[in-house]
Amino acid sequence: MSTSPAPLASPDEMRDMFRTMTLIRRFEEKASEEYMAGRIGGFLHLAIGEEAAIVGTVSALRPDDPLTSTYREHGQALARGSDPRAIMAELLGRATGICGGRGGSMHLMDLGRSFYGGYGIVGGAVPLAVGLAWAAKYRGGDQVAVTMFGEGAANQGVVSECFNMAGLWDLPIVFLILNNQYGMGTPVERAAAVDDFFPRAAAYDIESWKVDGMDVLGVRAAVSEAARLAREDGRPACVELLAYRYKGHSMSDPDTVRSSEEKERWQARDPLVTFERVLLGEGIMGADDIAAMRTEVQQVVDDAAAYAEQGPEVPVAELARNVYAQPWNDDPRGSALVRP
Ligand SMILES: Cc1ncc(C[n+]2csc(CCOP(=O)(O)OP(=O)(O)O)c2C)c(N)n1
Repeated sequence: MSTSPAPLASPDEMRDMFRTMTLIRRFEEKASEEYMAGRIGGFLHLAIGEEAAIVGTVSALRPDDPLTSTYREHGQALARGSDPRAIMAELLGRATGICGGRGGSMHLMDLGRSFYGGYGIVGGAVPLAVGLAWAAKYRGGDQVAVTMFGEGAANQGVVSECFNMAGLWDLPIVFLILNNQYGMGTPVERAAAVDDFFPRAAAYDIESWKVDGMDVLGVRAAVSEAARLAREDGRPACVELLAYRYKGHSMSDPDTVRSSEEKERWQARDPLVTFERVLLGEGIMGADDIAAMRTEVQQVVDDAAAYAEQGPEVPVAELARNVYAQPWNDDPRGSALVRP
């Protein structure tokens, strides 16, 4: 297999990255509408504002590099090329969803694209990625496992254990700390003793650094170098991406903690607007190309929502299939749930 993709993006790759960022933004705006219309139950966490961190990362990986994420993972699935129809149907809990409607927004997974999924437990997907890195090494493959998690998750003890194992066993893994500065409504300075998170990995002899997570090309360059270290030198790496999520923690969060002034300051550095300026300035896309791309993306998103809304609900009798090891009986509560 080839080495990691080149850090510098070609014009075609840049157009592709911009389209994916636009797709993620529009998809999540549509998901928000679906939620407000009562068609999405449970939780819905939006990553609007974090598109550069997501697309810069995924564009720096090979398609067979296993990737894990948090519950805020629609963007990772889209960037990996999962079908927007199947993702939206999953959000609506339909049988046509990417996980048959069993997982919902927090648990998207697409093994065919080496996307090992969203995960509801904060920090819980980090040890899974360590296992995926160990498996790649054990099998003699040259894949790099990549795990994206928040700065809140970085405070979980298991993350330190993972840094230790990866450093000790020379595992091909990239830890990506997406520092959006809030864990639910708690600002980072009230939850962590220090502002920077990447030195925690450095304490385990893991090369680590911090970059602007609002700059897609900078993220791509940083993650490419981290993946190169893991793939070619067989050493783990850690990159902290400083970013901002525009919306509250989830759709049920009224987001009253953060000031409008702070939100506006970060939105003035919107990753899509900044990247659009680069593309226009360098003549990689013209205003007409961008308008046509936006129309095409909007059609994809509208089509995904229409497809999802028409999809069948999962029959109650089928709800536990592939969820519990034990057979599901006629009792809708299920034998697996009821203990004598
Ligand atoms: C083990 C565990 N503890 C608490 C929670 C509740 N919880 C869900 S998200 C969250 C904040 C996580 O913040 P961060 O890791 O920074 O990610 P972000 O949501 O900002 O993307 C918490 C405490 C949980 N899901 N799992």
